[in-house]
Amino acid sequence: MTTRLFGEPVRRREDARLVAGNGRYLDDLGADALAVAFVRSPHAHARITGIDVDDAVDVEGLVAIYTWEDLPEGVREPLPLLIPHPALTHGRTAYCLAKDVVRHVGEPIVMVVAADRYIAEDVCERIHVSYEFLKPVVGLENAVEGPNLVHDDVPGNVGAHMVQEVAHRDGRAARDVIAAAPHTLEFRLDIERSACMPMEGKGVYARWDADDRSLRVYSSTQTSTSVRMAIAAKLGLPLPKVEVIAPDVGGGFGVKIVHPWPEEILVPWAARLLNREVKWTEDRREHFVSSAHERAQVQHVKVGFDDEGRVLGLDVEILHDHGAYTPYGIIVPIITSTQLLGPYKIGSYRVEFFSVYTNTVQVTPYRGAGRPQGVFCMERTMDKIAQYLGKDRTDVRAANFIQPDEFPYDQQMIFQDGRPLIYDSGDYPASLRKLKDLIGWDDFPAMQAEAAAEGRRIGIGVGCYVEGTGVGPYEGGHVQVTSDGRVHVSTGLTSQGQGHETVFAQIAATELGVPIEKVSVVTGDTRRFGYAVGTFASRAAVMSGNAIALACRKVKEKALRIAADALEADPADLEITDGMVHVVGAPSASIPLATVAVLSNPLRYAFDEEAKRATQFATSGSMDRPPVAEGQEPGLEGKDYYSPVRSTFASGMHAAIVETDPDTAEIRILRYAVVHDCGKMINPMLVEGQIHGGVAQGVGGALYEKMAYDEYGQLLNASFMDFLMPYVTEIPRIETDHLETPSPLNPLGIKGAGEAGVIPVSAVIAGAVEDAEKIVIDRMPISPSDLYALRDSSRTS
Ligand code: MCN
Repeated sequence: MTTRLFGEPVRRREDARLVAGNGRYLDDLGADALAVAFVRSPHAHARITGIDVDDAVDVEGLVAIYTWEDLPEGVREPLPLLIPHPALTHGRTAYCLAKDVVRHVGEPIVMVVAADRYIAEDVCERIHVSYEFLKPVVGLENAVEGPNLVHDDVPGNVGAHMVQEVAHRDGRAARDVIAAAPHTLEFRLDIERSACMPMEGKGVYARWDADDRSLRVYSSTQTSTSVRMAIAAKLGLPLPKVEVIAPDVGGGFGVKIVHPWPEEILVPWAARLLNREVKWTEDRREHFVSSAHERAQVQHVKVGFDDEGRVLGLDVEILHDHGAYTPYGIIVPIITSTQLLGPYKIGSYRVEFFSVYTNTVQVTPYRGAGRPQGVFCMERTMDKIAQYLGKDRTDVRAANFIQPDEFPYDQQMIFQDGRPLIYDSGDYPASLRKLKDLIGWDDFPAMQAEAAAEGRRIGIGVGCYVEGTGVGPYEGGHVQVTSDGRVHVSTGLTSQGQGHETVFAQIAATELGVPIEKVSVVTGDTRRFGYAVGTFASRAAVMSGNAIALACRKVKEKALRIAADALEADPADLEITDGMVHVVGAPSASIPLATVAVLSNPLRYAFDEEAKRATQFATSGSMDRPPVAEGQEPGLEGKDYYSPVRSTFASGMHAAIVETDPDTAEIRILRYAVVHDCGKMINPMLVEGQIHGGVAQGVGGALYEKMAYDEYGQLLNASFMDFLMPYVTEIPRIETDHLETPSPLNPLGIKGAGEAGVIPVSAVIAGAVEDAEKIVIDRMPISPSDLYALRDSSRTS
């Protein structure tokens, strides 16, 4: 049947428009708007002692210069702390424009509005800010050792300290279990700071309607409804007077969930004040130094295990670099702490983290959000146990797996959403079997020996993960069938390239029994849908997918009722196929869904062709205006919300074969295999695309990408000339297989997939390089020069 599209590899509907250059991104809008540029701090830590604009004020085309002093009351306050937590005793957020102290290179100090961006940038160069230099805090060890402070009132630079502990079932604490375990290991693992690099940076464009006293704001955001709430609150406007629209968004990867960015408040504020259209688009350097970074973590591990490699006790101490501010609270180290357990039954567990301020760009979630660090920690632990016991690395993992008959499995911890960490479903042994077959795990030792005989070094690595997806609290869907038979779907969360236009249409087409060509989808537009949370944490498919399905079911129920009247049938005997409502088994007894839409509205317009036909079909005359039945509403539309009891847990396993060059230490990925389980797949082709993109980002994190700060807090590689991202030539073909263990928690049985690809890559590559080189790899990313140095030090040690 053409309308059963859930689960089919439907091609992405949005691509033809985007690839042909017909996308409408932020900078495609507001061609006549005034342009904004910012004077940003060149210093990592300094007190502002003066701002001199005398040289700038005469520049032709300059419209306005604003500093913190010029801002109105609400906008003068520090930006909101989005996710407070009791353990975050010293949360700190930035001002829209720096008030007195700058705490990282790139912090905005002065906003310039001018006729165009060239003029705005010229004006910025003529503004002279004077500073009293303060000692910068750079690097985790420096932060905790002191004596310099990022925030005067945060002792030891520690913003948060948290311990979670799961005792052994005999009541012993993890540290006691480890002390008494047959075998113990202790080591340190580092992951360097990195950042996502969406093709399109952030951007905001605002228009003030002085007559209506309302704002329309376009933002390249992952969370349009929250940006709207923030603007309304900060500018003192009623919510209905603010519209926020996310146009096409060229990637987000987490950085566009932070809300509001200073620019998202400042640009609308200036538009209202000046009564002019105002726009700011981030340039690449701004993205490097004034948006957000992630990863940046040091992890000390102690593990106790038995002869089979079963983990009896695990003790992890995490030092998390938060950068200068904590707008997103401590969500990243909390995710690391809880998701680190992966698919394993760990006998007892203690995790402690310190979240520390440094004079660097703030750290907020980036695709995977804390999980790559956690998985690096756990999977390196599994590898080390296997090596210590002389066992196969997959056998050690299998010995620790939660078994398929143990779901729901309670990890006895509190998850990031404040709810119990309970895995809903999965089949980890089956995933591992599939993965081993896919990569040819058991044949590898022979291959490796053969390669060695030719003087080549190859190695294999494996990594497993579990990912909490589809966090609440809610998402909604609205569905309307119009008299031309078209179905209009809207949901409040936004899209950044995930293919929502396709998958949400698949869901609506399947639920309503209409051809997908008849379905249109709108996301991220508060005019169409006002209440939403946003796109992050791999939640859109679960949250909006289910909400849209529920809304469709409401519409279908109404449609069948109306059609049953018209066909003099029982609604229970009707179904909808290809846009026709018909009696099951008797397709000739049918009416089009379009006609049902007309019948749903007593006001049938004479200029609507379908209405004319429907009126003749179903009533005695065109003047007929039946009353709306009690409890009913006119129109064939419905809205519903989906709000889960708790998150659903996707999982996956990756393996890679790498080759390292004996002379140059170049690392090449020869093969990369993924087995992934995101429950019921709406669109397997899109899921694979998501995984491929994620793996590519993971390869970047494993081998190339890091933020190179010097001791003064200057980011030395803040451009694509110096920050190394992999090209397609560095990304191997990714072989993918799936497993579908449906989630019992939501009507469609879906789990999320958007971050999965990136999560275990560093762990997998580290294991593979270690296997090729027989050198311990405990820090990522690893470049050829790092590997070269490691070879040197292992020769001398
Ligand atoms: N999907 C599916 N079946 C499932 C699960 C997902 O067909 N069982 C499809 C979805 O319908 C959707 C895609 O896979 O088209 C991802 O779905 P989901 O896992 O719900 O993730 P989100 O849509 O919520 O996207 C967020 C996620 C995150 S957190 C980051 S970061 C990320 C990512 O998606 N950023 C991206 N993928 C990205 N892809 C692009 N192109 N650009 C980004 O910025």
